[in-house]
Amino acid sequence: ERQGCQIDFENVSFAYEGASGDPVLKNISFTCLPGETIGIIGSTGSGKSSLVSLIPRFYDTSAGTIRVDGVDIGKLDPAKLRDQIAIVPQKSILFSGTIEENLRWGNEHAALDEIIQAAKMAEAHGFITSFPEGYETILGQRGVNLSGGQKQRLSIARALVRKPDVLILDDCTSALDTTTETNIKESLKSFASGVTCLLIAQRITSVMDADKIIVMDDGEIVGIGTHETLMKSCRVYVEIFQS
Ligand code: DGT
Repeated sequence: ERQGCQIDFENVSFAYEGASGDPVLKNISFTCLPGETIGIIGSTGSGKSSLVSLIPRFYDTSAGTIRVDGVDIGKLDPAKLRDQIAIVPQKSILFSGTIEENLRWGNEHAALDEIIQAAKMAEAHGFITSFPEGYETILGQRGVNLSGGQKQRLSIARALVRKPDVLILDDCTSALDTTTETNIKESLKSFASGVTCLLIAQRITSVMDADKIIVMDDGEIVGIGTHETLMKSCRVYVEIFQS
């Protein structure tokens, strides 16, 4: 059973190297307990992707500390850190090759039944097996063309094959209908009961049932809480809800 990791941000600020003006993230502090699901919402450019990209150390903080299970990530072995954390990016990155090869990427030793289990959880098994070649279907230039939502589901499945302690979904359910999205979240809950999950979304409905929701505005956290709390206390959240 997965334990999930605790993640702490303490007064984290971040600016991209060479960029002028205000930092992209300003004084970010929050705690994500092991096994919690945290939603992250906010207008475009508010810093959501930048925030999660600091956790596997794609970039280093300019100030402040990030801890995974109490340890400063600057002191952790980067390879081990990246092995624990799976990020599903906004834009799916699939290559020319079979579906199975694409799902196994990053976890070359996975058995086929683990791949199938991950695909089932990501609501991808159905459309995969509807292709005559199934998991051997070739993607890309000389293969089948997938819809945006199908690509998103393969990207999520690929992350699940790795059985991460921390799963970060960066706005990668935007092309899915809400039923498919809900089904994926339900299977994540059962399989991944121990997995810590950060979920960036555009729609409030995507994060409404998270343990807590972080509301970002212009590089700052302007609210943290449950949907009910934020509806009462966070102007930016209510504006997103009404838009
Ligand atoms: P989204 O994805 O449109 O919903 O926006 P967020 O909330 O994910 O924002 P984010 O973190 O992508 O961008 C925050 C700010 O940082 C925004 O002004 C653009 C800037 N930025 C993002 N990526 C880079 C980068 O690779 N280099 C530089 N110099 N700036 C970046």
